Amino acid sequence: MQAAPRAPAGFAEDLVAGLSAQPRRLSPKWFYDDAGSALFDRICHLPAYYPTRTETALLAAHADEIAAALGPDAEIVEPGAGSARKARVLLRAMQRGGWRPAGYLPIDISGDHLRAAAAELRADLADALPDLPVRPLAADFLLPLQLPAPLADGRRIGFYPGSSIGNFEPDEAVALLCRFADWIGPGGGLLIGVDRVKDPQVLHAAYNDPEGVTAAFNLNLWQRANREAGADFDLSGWQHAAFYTPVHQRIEMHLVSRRTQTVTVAGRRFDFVEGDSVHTENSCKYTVAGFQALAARAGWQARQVWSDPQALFSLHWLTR
Ligand code: AVI
Repeated sequence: MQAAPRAPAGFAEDLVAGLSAQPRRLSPKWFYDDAGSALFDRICHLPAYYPTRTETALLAAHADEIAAALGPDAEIVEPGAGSARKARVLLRAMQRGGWRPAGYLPIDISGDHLRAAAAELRADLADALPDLPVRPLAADFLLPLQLPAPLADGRRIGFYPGSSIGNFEPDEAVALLCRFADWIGPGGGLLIGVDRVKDPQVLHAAYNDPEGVTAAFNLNLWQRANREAGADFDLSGWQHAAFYTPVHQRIEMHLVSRRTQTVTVAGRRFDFVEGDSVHTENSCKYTVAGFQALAARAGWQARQVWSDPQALFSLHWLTR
């Protein structure tokens, strides 16, 4: 008999608390079990989901300038590294420009996925950076976290691509940027990708793909709850919703009940009527100046910013 997946600390408690709250909500960090991480990888390749390819193209197009800004001998720390695809582009660019990185420390809540990604990265970079120390850390970086001791000269650079900062509300984003500053310490910096405010139709299309992958990603929360938190969600009773709210400059994702139903989670019963929603994610969008002002609240100084001709995405280089 196969063992049931081990419930991560806090998932069932968080789900019960979120379904008991008004409005109902669940943290997007629970999207990323193995199935959710694989679905997110598929999202990144969807034609409508422009952020990944735009940011990757920015990294490639400005590789020399970015590598020169970051400088040599720094350990790259990447919270929420996922598949570490963009780190490969960055590390290669640094090596090519003669700005040899000292190491790579990816952090991710999804341990198996992270270890596989680190092994793949080592293999992929074996030609260019054969001795690069890669130190994957399976952890929830939103909880108190002690990083391993710094390497040799101790300079660290944070790398937070993908506009994951947008998944935090502005005050939470400031708190996270402060936390990154503590990890990185003096002499380092932060290279961070930020999705820009733009035509709402472009945003709407990116989070409502016709292939249904984003819907599957959202609904995987309930499948995960059934697998790991003693829940009995009937998936046919729920639908994915994603829409732009201009006042908050964000995409909101929800799971919406299609009918009256009762769901049990960890022995607790929750009643829903048609149209009741559970808010599962915010994806905040920023103007360049808006993000620089947010970063300044956390003590980061804007140094350089790279963006694409269509003004879809921005890559910011910040120092303390
Ligand atoms: C990880 N994060 C930046 C993605 C985003 O666009 O907010 C997560 C995502 N949600 C739906 N599609 C992608």
